[in-house]
Amino acid sequence: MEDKQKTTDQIMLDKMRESKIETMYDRYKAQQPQCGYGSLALCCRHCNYGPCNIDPFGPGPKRGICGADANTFAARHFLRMSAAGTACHSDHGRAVAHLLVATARGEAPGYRIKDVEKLKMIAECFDIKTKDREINEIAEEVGEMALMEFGKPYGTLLFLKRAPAARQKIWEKLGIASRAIDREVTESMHRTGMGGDQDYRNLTKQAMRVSLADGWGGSMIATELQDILFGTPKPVQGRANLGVLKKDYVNIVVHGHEPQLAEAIVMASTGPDIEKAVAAVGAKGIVIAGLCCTANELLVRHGIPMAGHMTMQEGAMATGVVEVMVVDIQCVMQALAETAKHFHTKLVTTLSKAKISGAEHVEFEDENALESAKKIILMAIGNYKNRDKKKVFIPDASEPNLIAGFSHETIKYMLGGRFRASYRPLNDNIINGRIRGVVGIAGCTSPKAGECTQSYVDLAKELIANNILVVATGCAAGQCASGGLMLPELKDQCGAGLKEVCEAVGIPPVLHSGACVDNSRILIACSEMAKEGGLGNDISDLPVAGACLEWMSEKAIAIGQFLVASGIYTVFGMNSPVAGAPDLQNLLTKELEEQVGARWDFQQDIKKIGKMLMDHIEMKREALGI
Ligand code: BF8
Ligand code: SF4
Repeated sequence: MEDKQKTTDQIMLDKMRESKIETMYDRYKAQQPQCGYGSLALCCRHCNYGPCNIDPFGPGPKRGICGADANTFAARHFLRMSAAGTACHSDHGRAVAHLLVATARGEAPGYRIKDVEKLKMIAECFDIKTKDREINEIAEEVGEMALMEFGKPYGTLLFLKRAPAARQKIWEKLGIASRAIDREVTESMHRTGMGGDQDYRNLTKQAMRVSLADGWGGSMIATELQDILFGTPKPVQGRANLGVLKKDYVNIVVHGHEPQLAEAIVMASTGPDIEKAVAAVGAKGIVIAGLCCTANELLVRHGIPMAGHMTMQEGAMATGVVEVMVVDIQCVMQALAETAKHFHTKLVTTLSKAKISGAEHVEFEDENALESAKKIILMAIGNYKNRDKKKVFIPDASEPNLIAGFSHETIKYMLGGRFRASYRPLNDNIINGRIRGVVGIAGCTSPKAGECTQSYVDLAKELIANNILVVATGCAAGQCASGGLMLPELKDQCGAGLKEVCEAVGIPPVLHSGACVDNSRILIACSEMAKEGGLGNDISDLPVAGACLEWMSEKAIAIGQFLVASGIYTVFGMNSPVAGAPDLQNLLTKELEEQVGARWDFQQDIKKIGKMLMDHIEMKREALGI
């Protein structure tokens, strides 16, 4: 392949091979063949009678020592994955709620309330009075109320009532309306212990309830409170791929998920003392670039460039120009500590709950955020002189420009206009067929899918060519961003109807809506579309679908399960997480439709997923008579 046709990611990967720097692709290869029992969810070590395996094909055991069968094995794994994913997003949400309270009390220097309108809207959701009250007073109460959502002993989550009435009824009828977030996670762990819940249908119900506590709980708290603190995303120009790192600059890469760290780094990166320090080492300035969901958060709010998504974290370091890679939590590979040894790069951890052997640790707390951020920035500036110029290699690519920042408020505003922001025009365009439907693409990138794939880019291209509007989050959005898909000019690759809408409104056909916690924005957008009328009265009536092609994280399972439980047909690529349990697989991919009006699909051949999504959308249109 000519270098020109290769993605920057592939160029970097080839270079790393040449330099004998180990990557996740090498380690993936070394893991082959991967454990068959594990791949099929047929290994259990929930107690020390085990580990127990179930033989899916031959004459071997069909039950564990306690008698658990394949469905129980797989359903327990599925529930634990859902609970773990929920815990990740929700603990993140909790940290943001604590920061909101600290900011309101004046205990978090540097942070402030940026979106007062959203603060008031959330206060109303929580039945908190806003009239004649100080902003900080409202913010403190909103933050505290959000924190109560994690452990309140009675009732269900407050955000559930943002869903259409028909959806809420389904949840109540099935008994899956989530109670406190921590309660759902704890109960999931309890149920999946030895001798607990051993009915795969009942376990799957709890997987819905705990995942709904993610989408309509922890993730939504994270998204909404972050918007209050850091601003609700609006269209902003940005750049993406390894080319955003610059040779003559001090490069600081922020990696992980919780934007409070990255926001503090941005805040502390300017000022005369920093400029002086940069000049003193002979650099032209500081580049801050993001990786993974931290990148998405910074990109949609500030247009800060994105160096890459999940599978390029080692590659970013291997440019040889990263003075500091500072990380918080989630999707940060331990391997980075090894990659750093090849370069002058310092890997810096910041949270007491996420340390990495071999990394330096600078503790980051709400009260000392700016101080810690400054320390990290000065560390980076000081490290510039240690850069080995012979090792510098930034793939020579003029990084694509892009427009990001499509919160559901922005989509509503852009489509509905200044005088009445509403989803009416989107619904009308769906009804008249200019837009056939909407697909949310979310989730990870994975070496299992192949080397430096462009799977989300290919899928998005196929969908927009068929007049389907695409909303992207997480690493799927990262891949589309670096693939040059988030430009209004892309309208020329759309079908005629979608092209017309994109031209009239001035939006790209692939909308970057943020990080993985921002899948909660998709839930709100779908709820508002359903409430707007003309497309049925529930989310499950809408011609919409979700897809994750290269799922990796447990968070992706929680997302898939809350999308399905909210009424959105969702297709996951590669392997099913419950492949060894045919009854459970049947429940997820067929029976759930009767319960919640939506189901999962798993499709190994990710090239087939576009057609599955389009067929679903046409089926929904037909049911609506449009
Ligand atoms: O939360 S998409 S690889 S970075 S898990 Fe991780 Fe998957 Fe990326 Fe963000 Ni989401
Ligand atoms: Fe084996 Fe049952 Fe223990 Fe799992 S819980 S390890 S299947 S005995």
